[in-house]
Amino acid sequence: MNILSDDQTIFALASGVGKAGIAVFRISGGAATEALRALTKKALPEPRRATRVQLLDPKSKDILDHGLAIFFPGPASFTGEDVIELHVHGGRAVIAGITDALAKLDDVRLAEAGEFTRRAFENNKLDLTAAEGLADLINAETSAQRRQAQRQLQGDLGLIYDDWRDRLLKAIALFEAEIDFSDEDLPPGLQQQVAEQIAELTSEISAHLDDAGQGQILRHGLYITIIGPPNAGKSSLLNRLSRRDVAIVSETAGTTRDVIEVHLELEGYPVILADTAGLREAADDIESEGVRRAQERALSADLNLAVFDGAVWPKQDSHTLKLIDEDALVVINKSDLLEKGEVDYLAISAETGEGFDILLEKLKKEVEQRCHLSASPALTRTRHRTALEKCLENLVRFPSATKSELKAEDLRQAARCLGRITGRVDVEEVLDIIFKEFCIGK
Ligand SMILES: Nc1nc2c(ncn2[C@@H]2O[C@H](COP(=O)(O)OP(=O)(O)OP(=O)(O)O)[C@@H](O)[C@H]2O)c(=O)[nH]1
Ligand SMILES: [Mg+2]
Repeated sequence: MNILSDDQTIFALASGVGKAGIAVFRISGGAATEALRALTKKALPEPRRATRVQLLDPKSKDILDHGLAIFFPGPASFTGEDVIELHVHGGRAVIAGITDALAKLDDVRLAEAGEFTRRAFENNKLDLTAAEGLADLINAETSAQRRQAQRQLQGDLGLIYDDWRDRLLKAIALFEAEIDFSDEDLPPGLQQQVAEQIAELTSEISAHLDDAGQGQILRHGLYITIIGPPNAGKSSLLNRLSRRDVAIVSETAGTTRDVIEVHLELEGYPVILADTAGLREAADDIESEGVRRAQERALSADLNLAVFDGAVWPKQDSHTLKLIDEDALVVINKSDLLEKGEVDYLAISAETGEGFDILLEKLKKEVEQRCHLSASPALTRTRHRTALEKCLENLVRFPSATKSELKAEDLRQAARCLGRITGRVDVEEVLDIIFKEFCIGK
């Protein structure tokens, strides 16, 4: 169904599913006020004032609930249309009754996922990057994620992209003036001016792209994988770091087979910590699959935490050594069993907790470095990255293109790429992808 051509009024439960003290319904569209009148049989409440109402089923006249209604007249509403909010008791039967009553009204239907935000975008209430920021804010689990999402929702990222696009459009205008009116009396040095502006934009966009993925890592979380030989205490380490008894610990080597994930917050930054099977020549098919998964997970991790067994130290495991790169953090577990003497690595004990304060400090430093909330708004999505890379390709080609027409086309392509990020051109194709990230009622 093409939502764009549909001018029906939509409604949805905007609060979470399940029993709660209060549930909030949102109704948006031309028939929103009519819907409220149908349920209350009263005149509309004053705009933006919470007003106590009795809600009736329009057909059976059953009392569904007593609650609050708020009327946000368009265009000064979230979607830009007339919006009604109903705050009711959050019981399942109340929610079901109101849902049924609203769905039965003419020209009113249940909203699809992200449809409220999509209407807000269509009515120029926010640009695409802000809409994505809103989705991120709803999904944010840590304080740094929340701050990044808020910044994007406020439009900080969109402003950067729009500014680049505006500057590019101005450069295009100058460049095309030069082609079209070359015989006329144009000010001298136009070509030079355009070349300088494009060079400047090229370097700004390159710097924005050259960010080590910090904004994106912050958005989805930093992946840390615990690797090491069997029995080194990897699962014990995961349990202690997450302060929960998540993974089975046993003295039998080869206990863990699957990848076990926990979500942690370190200094406000999100971490996805994974425990894996001990690395060795596997004894059976199941273990061998476990080892394969462990290796795969180690290769895709942002950071590997390699654990060696202090009980057998200085014996090192070759499978683990192969996966250690310069970024990896190496620890020796079972410091309580470690022979006295010099150890080059951090010695910890998952049993007694020795060395964990230092380990935590090290982890926090790593996490902060890799998903640091930068001073200027960061790139947060592959969608933006791809568009910027395409834009850059065109800008880089511009100076070397021989024909003026080709040069102009390079600049126009670059501007289109930028416009697509905030939704200023060719938006239709990207809309579905973006708004699918929302759930119903947003
Ligand atoms: N003495 C001592 N024992 C430990 C320590 N940490 C873990 N252990 C013990 O070492 C054994 C193995 O621990 P696990 O956490 O299951 O080890 P693992 O690396 O997950 O092992 P696999 O899943 O088989 O690869 C268990 O008996 C733990 O109680 C420690 O710091 N000191
Ligand atoms: Mg284990």
